Amino acid sequence: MIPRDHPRYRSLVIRERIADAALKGIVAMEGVGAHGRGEAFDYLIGEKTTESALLAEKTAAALFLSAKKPVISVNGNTAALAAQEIADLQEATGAAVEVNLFHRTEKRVEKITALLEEEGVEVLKGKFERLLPLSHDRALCLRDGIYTCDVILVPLEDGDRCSALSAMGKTVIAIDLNPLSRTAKSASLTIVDELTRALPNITGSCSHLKGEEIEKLIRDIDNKYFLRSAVKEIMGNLADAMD
Ligand code: PTJ
Repeated sequence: MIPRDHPRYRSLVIRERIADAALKGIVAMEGVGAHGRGEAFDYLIGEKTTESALLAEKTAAALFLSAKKPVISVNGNTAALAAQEIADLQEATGAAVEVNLFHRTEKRVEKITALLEEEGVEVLKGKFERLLPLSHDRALCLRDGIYTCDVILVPLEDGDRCSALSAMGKTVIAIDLNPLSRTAKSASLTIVDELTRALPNITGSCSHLKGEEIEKLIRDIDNKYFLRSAVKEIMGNLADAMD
């Protein structure tokens, strides 16, 4: 039981959700470690959506709205923390949702699919084929989903697949609290924000963005700006701590 008046209530509730999901076999044991790394970066960023992250989230909405065949790629941590938010984003964008795992077992794919479906997500199904140029199981994907999409959202990704997807000509939107990661550097657009804060902001922007604004947001994408802004935010917070 986490008391509601605990100053870090939200962070502790999220951590508990990851721990529960790991016990149920939804989150990989390695995903618990990945979550801890995210928590550390979130602390440095101030546990808030920064101005530049909000712009990245708006830009992600623009990319979704202009996509012909968007896909949201979901792993264990994403399903455990944000199944409902994925359902909302799917409704707002019409994107396909495909389960793609690094620590892949058929059992985990089934459990994650069931969890997403319980929250109203329509999960793309079919024959998984080794279609991406990767030596691990993230290569397995659906021909009608990730393989042929034009825009893909990859929350909590690893750098390898992010680079492979970019090299295939796809527009890759990453959500990663670590602005120094290979994923953050190789995505077309990186949202340096916590997953459960980022997703509702993307969904919210989908309902009010219109033609010219969408085009301008996409024309102006400068991923280095988003990464530099996040690093500056962290440096500012560290400097404040020295005062
Ligand atoms: O479910 P699986 O088998 O596909 O495995 C998923 C994990 C997350 C274990 C796998 O993709 C992995 O190992 O990821 P990495 O390489 O550790 O990268 C995860 C990144 O996500 C790290 O840079 C973390 O800082 C970041 N991160 C962790 N939690 C959050 C986050 N970013 C945003 N929001 C979070 N809640």
